[in-house]
Amino acid sequence: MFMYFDSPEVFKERFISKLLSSYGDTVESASNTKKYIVLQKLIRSEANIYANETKSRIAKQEAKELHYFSLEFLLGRMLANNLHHLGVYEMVEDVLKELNIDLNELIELEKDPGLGNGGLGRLAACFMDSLATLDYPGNGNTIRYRYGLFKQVIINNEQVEMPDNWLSIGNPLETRKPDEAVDVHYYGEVQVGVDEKGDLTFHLINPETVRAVPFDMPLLGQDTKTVNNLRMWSAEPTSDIPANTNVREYMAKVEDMCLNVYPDDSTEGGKILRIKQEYFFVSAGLQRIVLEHKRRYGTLDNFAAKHVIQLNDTHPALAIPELMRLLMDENGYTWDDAFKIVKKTFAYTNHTVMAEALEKWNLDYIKRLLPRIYMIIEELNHQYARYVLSLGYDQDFLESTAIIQNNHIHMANLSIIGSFSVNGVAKLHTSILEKDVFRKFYLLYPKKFNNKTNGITPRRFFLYTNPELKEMISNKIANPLRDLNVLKELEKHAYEKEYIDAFLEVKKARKEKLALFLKKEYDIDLDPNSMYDVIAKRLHAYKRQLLDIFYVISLYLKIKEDPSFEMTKTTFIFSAKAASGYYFAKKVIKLINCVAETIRNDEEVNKYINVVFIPNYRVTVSEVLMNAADVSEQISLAGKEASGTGNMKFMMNGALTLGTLDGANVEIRDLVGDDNIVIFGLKSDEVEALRANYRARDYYERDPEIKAIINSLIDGTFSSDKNDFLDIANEFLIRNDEYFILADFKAYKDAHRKVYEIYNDKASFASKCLINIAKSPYFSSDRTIEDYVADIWHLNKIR
Ligand code: 26Q
Repeated sequence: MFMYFDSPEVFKERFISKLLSSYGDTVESASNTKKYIVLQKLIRSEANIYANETKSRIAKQEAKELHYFSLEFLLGRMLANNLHHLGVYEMVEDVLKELNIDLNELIELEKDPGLGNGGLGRLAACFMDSLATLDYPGNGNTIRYRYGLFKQVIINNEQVEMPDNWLSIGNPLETRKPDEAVDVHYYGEVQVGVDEKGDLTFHLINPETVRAVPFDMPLLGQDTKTVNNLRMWSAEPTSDIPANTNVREYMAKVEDMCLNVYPDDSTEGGKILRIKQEYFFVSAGLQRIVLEHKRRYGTLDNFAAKHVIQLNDTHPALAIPELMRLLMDENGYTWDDAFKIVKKTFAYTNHTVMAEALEKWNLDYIKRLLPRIYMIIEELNHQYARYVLSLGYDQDFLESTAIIQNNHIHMANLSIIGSFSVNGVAKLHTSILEKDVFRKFYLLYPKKFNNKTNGITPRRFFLYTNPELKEMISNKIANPLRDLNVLKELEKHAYEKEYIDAFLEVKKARKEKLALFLKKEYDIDLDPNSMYDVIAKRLHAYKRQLLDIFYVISLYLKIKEDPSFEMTKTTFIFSAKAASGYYFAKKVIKLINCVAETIRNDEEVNKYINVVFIPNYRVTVSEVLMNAADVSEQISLAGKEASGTGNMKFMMNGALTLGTLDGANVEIRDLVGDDNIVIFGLKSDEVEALRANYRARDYYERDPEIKAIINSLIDGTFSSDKNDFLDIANEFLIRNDEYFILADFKAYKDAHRKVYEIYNDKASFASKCLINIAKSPYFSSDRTIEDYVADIWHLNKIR
């Protein structure tokens, strides 16, 4: 068969003829947008052919498949990545150049699909990349949001949220499949009956029904014909709505369903919409999997042998009662037989220990919205109670682990009880789950618990986006493109001048690239000769961006007090979105921007310090930001960050981590050793011990530097409105500093001193970065996926 990218001649011919047949345009007359779409469509066509072959192989081998259920997939731009995966990037670039087309201009037309908000969504995308690359059958299942999270713009130093219209020029990689649509039902009443065998039957009557239509997007791997699928469900009106329906209202509700990522859930209506979304994509996804399984095998008895469903946090946990429903009500299974299958099908990953992020839904909402699912959850809760009491546990144990507590459904408890595996995402995190958050469940089900330390795809975050580093390693050791383990060789050479010089040159080039990007995109000026100290992640109090800006403020105050003070010129780079309803986080963003502005306008200080806030943090920014960093700030309060994955991206590109012993920082430290990382601050066990007697006020009163920093928030130093940052000051003066910023401040300052010492000895800095790169293959998501496969999924390669 003639494939589209077989040779430059074939590609050129296909590209030109597709432009003509799609748009009636020639290369000369077509806009860049049309050229972009045509190029993406050629990739889609090629990928769909491989996807079909992948499906046939799965069918022929009767292979077990993974389904990754997640409310978020933060894929990032696909064009360059896919061309690299196919191994045709340079060929396509050359052919387009012949046609007078700049491939880069086409790449930049693609919008980041913002189908998520942070780490958990990006992890899902990295996993899909590794699954395909390693030839494992793995499908994503999610919602096709009409708008992404939001586009962040900074106006008057504040975050303003704008619609993220990621589909403005369409998504040429996806295919709508109306013939694979299914119905999802809400509300109504459950009618209980008895069938001819005397078994109970359950029918939902008078439901509100929406049609779930799948959009499929092929997910490629590097150098393989295995192509997996991301299924994105979109809500549409059903064809047969009851005669008495208010059609306008119904249409609006259907439209609302997939409009936004994490719609505001501060109101009852918002909460119901969230539950609707969660049920929508798991019900549709499961219905399709069950249907196809029956077609392939004629029975559901072997369902769990052929499918494993990974729940990406608890957002898809309604899949557990939904599969019970499908097995019992629609396929005649008994409760016990159905539950046996369910328990062997689901595995649950926890991503957070923050109490407010553990999902709980009011029982009344579920009862109204999903009456049959409610019945099944009640019965699961009841059966669980019988089981626990039969083992001799007491009422107290039962009440604190039950699915239903105080009229609320605890989604984590449902997930643990309905799954065969429960995993955390870094060693420390998993041990906190076992010892603390899920301590009782760990007593009950010790074998369910396991750790799977996160990873990142080395392709998107190193090999394809840091060609300078890849070249350097290729020249000096071997090409890491298909074997990341060659990086390990760097350890032996980390102190050789030749390697040190080569690395510093690479870093310089990346720093210049970032400066160019920021100039072009946001008219921000950077000095590549300064040290880049970077913090990039969602804005959250526990992540402590505030600690970082406090340090900057302390430097500012020092320079103002003593103009003869000298320091290494530093660019402090922040990038972060705050949840739209998160008042405190938005204040922190404003503070960062106000400090940045004050310093920018102060000749005495801007000689040494530049503070930059990069708006609209997203995958595309991370691809140029992480590899340009000298210092990677990973400064969450110990015990709070489940893993972090940005920390791994910085490390793999040769940055020095300045961090607390939290999340995967612990594993980074264990690998590189104390000499090659700067660790500071309270440890997770110390944090809890300190809490009882902690008085933030004491730090304020006893440490003049801390006092000056906090006073600067309310004396007009950074904002003419003295009330602007009062709520931040009050976090310390009144609310007692929940995340121990003041307790860690001195250690953080000392840590910076160490960082400067290292950085100012260029050779020593480079050696440490080289060791970090050498140790980074452990954090490839390929390793993580192999761990999931070995311990949880038990898949076979399908190549
Ligand atoms: C829960 C209830 C109500 C409303 C919202 C939520 C909610 C939504 C999203 C809770 C959590 C999330 C997302 C969590 C997340 O992204 N966690 C990150 O996961 C990464 C991948 O495992 C880790 O590296 C990060 O440490 C963790 O913060």
